[in-house]
Amino acid sequence: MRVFASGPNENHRPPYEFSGGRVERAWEIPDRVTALLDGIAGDSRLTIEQATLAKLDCLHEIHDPDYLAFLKETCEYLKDEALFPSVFPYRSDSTRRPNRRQPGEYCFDTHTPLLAGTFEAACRMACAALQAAEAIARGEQFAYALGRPPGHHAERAKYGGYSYLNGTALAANTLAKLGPVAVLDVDVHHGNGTQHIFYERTDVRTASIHGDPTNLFPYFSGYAEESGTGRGLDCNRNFPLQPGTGDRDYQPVLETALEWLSKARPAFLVVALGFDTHELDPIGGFKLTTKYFTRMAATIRQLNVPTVLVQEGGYSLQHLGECAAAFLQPLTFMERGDNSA
Ligand code: SP5
Ligand code: ZN
Repeated sequence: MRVFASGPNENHRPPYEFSGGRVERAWEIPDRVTALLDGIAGDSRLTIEQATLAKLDCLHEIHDPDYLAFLKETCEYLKDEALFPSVFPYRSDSTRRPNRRQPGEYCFDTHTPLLAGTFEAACRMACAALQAAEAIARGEQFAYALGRPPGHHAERAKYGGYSYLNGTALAANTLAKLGPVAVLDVDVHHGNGTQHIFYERTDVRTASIHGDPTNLFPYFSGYAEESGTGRGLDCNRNFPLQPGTGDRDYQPVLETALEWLSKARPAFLVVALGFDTHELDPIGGFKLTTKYFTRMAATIRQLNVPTVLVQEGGYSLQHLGECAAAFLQPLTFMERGDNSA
C-alpha cells in the first residue's frame, strides 16, 4: 500500500487552544505525525512517500473561493502570533457581505487558530488526500493519506475542529467524477464538514459513527435525524453512540453503516480515519482497544471497493502508532497484485 505523508507541518503548531473559557494545551500538534510514522515504519508492505505540494485548483469545488482567499491571505500576514476569533457572526441580514478582517467570519470554534504556516500545512494535507485518491483512481486497492492538520470538520466556508481544508471531501469529490462514492467517517467526532459539503448531493453517500453530539464536539451537528436535503435526501446518515462505547457495541453499528453505504453500489470508499475512538485517547471518550482497529479495517475491507484512508483525529501520542499499525494490517495482507504475504 502506498502511504502519502503530508510532509512538513512544523509551522502549524498551535501553542494552545481555548476551551470553556480557559487556555488549554493544544492537542493537534506535529508530534502526532511522528507518532503515526513511527508506528508503521517497520512494515515492508508499505511504501511511504511524501506528497507533492501541487496546485489545488479543485479545492474550489468543495470550498468557497472567498474562504480560500481569506485563509491564504490571513496566514500570509501573520507573523509569530496565533489568531483566534473572539466574535462569531450574529447578523440578521444574511445579504451582508462577509467581513474578511474577522476570523470569526469563517470559523466556528476557539480551538482552531490560524498561524503563519497553517494554510501551507493544510494544503499539503489536502495534496496528500488528493494524491491518495488519484492512486485509487489509477487502480490501486488502498492508499493512505497520513498527516495533519485534519479536515473533516471543515465546511464549505468554515474552519473549526482543528480542520481548515477538508481532505476527505476533496478525495471523495475527485473520485465522484469516476463513479459513486461512499464516505465512512470513524473519527470519534462527527464529520460535520464532510456532511455539510455533500448534504445535497447523491453521488457521494456519507455515513459517520461518532460520540453523541449532545455531549461531544461539534455539539450542533451529527444527530441521527440529519439525513440530507433536496436531491441528497437519504444520502447522509449519522450513528451517534454513547460515551464509553467499546468494541462490542461499536462493531454492529459499523456493520450497519457499511451495509447502508453498500446499497449505493459505490465504486470507491473514502474513510475519514480518526484514532480518537481509542480507549486511552485524551479527548475522545470511547473505549475501543488497539486490537479492535484490526477488526474494524477487516470489516471495512469486506465492502471490497478501492479505498482511500484519510487521517483525521487521534491524540494519544503514545497510542497513535499502534492504532495505525493495527488498522493497516488487514489491508496490506494479500493486497491485490501482492504475492509477498
Ligand atoms: C479532527 C478532530 O478530531 N477534531 C476534534 C476537535 C475537538 N475539539 C474539542 C477539544 C476540546 C478538548 N478539551 C478536552 C479536555 C479533556 N481534558
Ligand atoms: Zn476527532
